[in-house]
Amino acid sequence: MTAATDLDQLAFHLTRPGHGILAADESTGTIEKRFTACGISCSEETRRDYRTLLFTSPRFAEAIAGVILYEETLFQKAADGDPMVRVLERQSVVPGIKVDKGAKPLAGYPGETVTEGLDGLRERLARYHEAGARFTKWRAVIAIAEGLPTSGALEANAEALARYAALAQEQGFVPIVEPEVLMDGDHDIDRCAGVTERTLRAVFAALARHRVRLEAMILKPNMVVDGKKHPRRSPPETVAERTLGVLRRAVPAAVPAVAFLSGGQSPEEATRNLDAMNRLGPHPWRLSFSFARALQEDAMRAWAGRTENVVRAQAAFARRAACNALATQGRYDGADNTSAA
Ligand code: 5MM
Repeated sequence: MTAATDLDQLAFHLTRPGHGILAADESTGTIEKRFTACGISCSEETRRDYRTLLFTSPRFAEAIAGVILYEETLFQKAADGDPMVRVLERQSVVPGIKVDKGAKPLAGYPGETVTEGLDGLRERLARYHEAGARFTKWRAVIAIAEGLPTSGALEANAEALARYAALAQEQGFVPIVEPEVLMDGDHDIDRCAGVTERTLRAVFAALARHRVRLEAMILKPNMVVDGKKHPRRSPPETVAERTLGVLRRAVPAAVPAVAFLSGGQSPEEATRNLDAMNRLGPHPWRLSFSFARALQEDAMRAWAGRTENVVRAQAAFARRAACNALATQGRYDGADNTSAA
């Protein structure tokens, strides 16, 4: 084993106990959908105001170690003229960047996608580093349906994730590797467990093939849960036990941290599931969060695009961040018990 590198240390820093990552990297189409659902118009100005609101919320850095940005935000200035990157750096919060170009239909595999964005990635990474980003994210999307996922789609996505991660490390970034098995569908938790394990095995085989340094990456997987349309919602203890079983079988102990996505779970559900997993520790990896919806949902609804709601929205965000900070330590006792965070 080689000596610990700066990237290993950054991977630790981003997921140190009591901290996690805010995913604020929604592409324009995605944030527009989320804004519309809350009655907010979507423009460069409202996206800037909303993200400034999040990044300047009280005690932000006490729970958030890094933020995944969308390219627009990385190069954007806050309303007061300060670059967004500076707003984060002033609080010692590390800026990151989503570098994939989205999931596109995979030719020959109806109903499945492969994430694109490898062409020209080395050059884009150099620009992102110059702009201040220090970690990156790439998301692969795996759907569960009858006969899906196919091995072909799993392999294509694993290969792209591994090539991305190798390039990111080469250019001085900690890569977040995000293979998301979607919650969409009526499948049960057993099926989610099976597909998640197959996916992670394919991903780690590809990472090994591409010589990715496991100590200097963060895995961002889905939790093992029932599909959205399945009549049962397994309780946190079951989600924790099933997720940990899959991780133990498929994720090498050299990986320093697993920072989960929330994937459409309610904010409370995601926090309780993370907390239940950490109560069963110690584990070979730190278990943290890299949520988008489960951190932002309450805040976005409270803001509703109105200046007079900013303080209320920031309080809602701070509350959710504090709950998840406690969950990284298995110390979350309920929605109102966040003062100890
Ligand atoms: C799965 O999505 C990621 C985590 O978010 P949730 O906690 O809400 O599941 C998230 O980082 C996602 O990659 C971004 O929202 C960007 O999505 P798009 O589809 O706009 O690239």
